[in-house]
Amino acid sequence: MIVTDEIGFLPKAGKYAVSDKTGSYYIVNDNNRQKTDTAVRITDRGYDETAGHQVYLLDFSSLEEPGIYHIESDEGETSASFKIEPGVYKSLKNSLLKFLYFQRCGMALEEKYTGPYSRPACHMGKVTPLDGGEKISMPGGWHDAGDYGRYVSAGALAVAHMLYAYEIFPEAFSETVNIPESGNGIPDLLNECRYELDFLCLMQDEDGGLHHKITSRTFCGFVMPDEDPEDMLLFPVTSMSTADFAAVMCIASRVYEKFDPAFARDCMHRAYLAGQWLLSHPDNTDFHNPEGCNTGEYTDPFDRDERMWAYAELMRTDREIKNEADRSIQASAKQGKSRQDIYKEAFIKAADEYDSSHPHYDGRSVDDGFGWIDVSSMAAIALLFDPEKSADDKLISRMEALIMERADAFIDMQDKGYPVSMKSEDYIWGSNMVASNRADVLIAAAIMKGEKKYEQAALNQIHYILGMNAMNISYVTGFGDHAFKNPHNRVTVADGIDKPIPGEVSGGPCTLLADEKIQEILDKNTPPQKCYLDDHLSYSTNEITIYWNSSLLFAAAYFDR
Ligand code: G3I
Ligand code: 9MR
Ligand code: ZN
Repeated sequence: MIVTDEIGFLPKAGKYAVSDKTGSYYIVNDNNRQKTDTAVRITDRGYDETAGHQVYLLDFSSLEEPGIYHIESDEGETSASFKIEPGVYKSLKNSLLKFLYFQRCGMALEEKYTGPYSRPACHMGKVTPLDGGEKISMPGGWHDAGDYGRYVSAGALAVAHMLYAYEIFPEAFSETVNIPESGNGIPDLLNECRYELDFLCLMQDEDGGLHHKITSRTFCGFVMPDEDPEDMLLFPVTSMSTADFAAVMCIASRVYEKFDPAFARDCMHRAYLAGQWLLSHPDNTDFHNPEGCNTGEYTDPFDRDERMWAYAELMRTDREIKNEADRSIQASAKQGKSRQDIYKEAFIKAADEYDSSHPHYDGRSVDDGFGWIDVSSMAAIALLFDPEKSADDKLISRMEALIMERADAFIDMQDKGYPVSMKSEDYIWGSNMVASNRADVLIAAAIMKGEKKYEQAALNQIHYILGMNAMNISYVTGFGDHAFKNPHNRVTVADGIDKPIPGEVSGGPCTLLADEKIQEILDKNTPPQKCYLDDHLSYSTNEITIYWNSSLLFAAAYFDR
């Protein structure tokens, strides 16, 4: 078996494949079927227990000539084809973004934007608040995943991945992706994020708190979203959702200022209100489904990282001077301490508590801080990538240490077996996001330090997701000779179209073996990388979500800028 990145490689970057045996390997040009004279260097990287086989790394980095190639061995084995090209990640990047359009709730998706995947508007009915009150209309936003729930923390996270990418490397987002807003003078990345942001705003109460989610009581069957028979419910306010919202609204207020100043001001005002809610509700209001409800929980037993992120963003963004127009905000600044000082104190308190007692989520080997349950790296990025340096040197070094310790640990993990920063315990639900989040943290380190080794390590994470893995699968629909085809996505199952919508990222291998289908087929001795089924019934390994897309989009866009 020869596995490699099925999309391909940048001409100047490292180029690798993995085989389970040594031998003679050649790079073959797909266009003329000729062997190239590229030297393929073979290194024995030992037995990889995550894969369950010996790993030989094939290094053909010297090949820089653009083209389409594959690898062959003397024994007649062949790899998937791959490209070498400067724009090798462009179409992947744009598809990952476009997929979020396919997740839109509350509007019809028209054929001119969707091709065969058009569908009527869904979930237009009123929503019942669980804590009482009138039924209300709450349209819009993205469906979370293969289900039709809309969860604030998940949505805020996905938008934040995308807006940080835009803020840090805006040059990556110059193409349009054929959505209704395309051509309106605003980058499509921001057009797409706006659809979710407008929905998130509806989830905010007058006192600033954010409702946790809108879902049905139980998951519907495999039906199209406009045929979902379940009633939609609005769930209570949580500190996690309020903090994630505060943070993403701060980012939005900066990013949209140039395109829509009124919206940007509203974002800042809402972030401020959410921040006030957090300051006056210091306890974690951890969410649990009520009796009889089985839809997504996004339970987070520890909200200090969410608070760190919110206060970091508020410290950076909520400047009195930027809010001159807003008198209600001005009024509160007059009472003694400046808002800056209040945020800073709250940030330090949350960060201290994070350092002293944060759980090691899911037993993962090293936290990435870029996922829904732990957003600590996002807090660091908020302060480290702030051109106005709102934080003092002490806080900056503290946040730099947080990112660099993680990035260096990820680098160390790549020195044996598969060149990917993934240990056995990292194959949790959504392990592909563990891989892509680590790429994102490595990219942050690469930008901060200007060192190529972090970029190459980030690329290696992408290569794993795109095919250099023990499954010999590309975990993005429509991309790669062996792209997975059967996502746990209600739309894909119900639409009657054979081919899945392109640009969906699978959750990937999960050692929990947490669904009936996978339990039927695999046993618990299966090596972690192989705890995966390309079956629409395997929701614990083959679902798709908005934030698995956005996490990979961050990395793909960085390498396509
Ligand atoms: O927090 C515990 C930890 O204390 C314990 O040591 C560890 C042992 O396995 O488990 C941890 O909980 C895990 C939890 O994620 C937090 O990371 C659960 O095992 C694991 O099953 C859970 O997976 C989540 C899954 O929902 C099930 O709740 C995924 O992260 C999350 O991405 C996924 O999200 C779903 C939504 O609920 C609904 N929409 C689809 C979406 C994707 O599958
Ligand atoms: O489809 C659901 C998926 O979106 C969730 O991530 C997953 C875990 O909460 O649950 C899936 O729904 C399954 C339910 O939990 C159990 N019965 C089968 C459902 C899938 O058809
Ligand atoms: Zn919908």
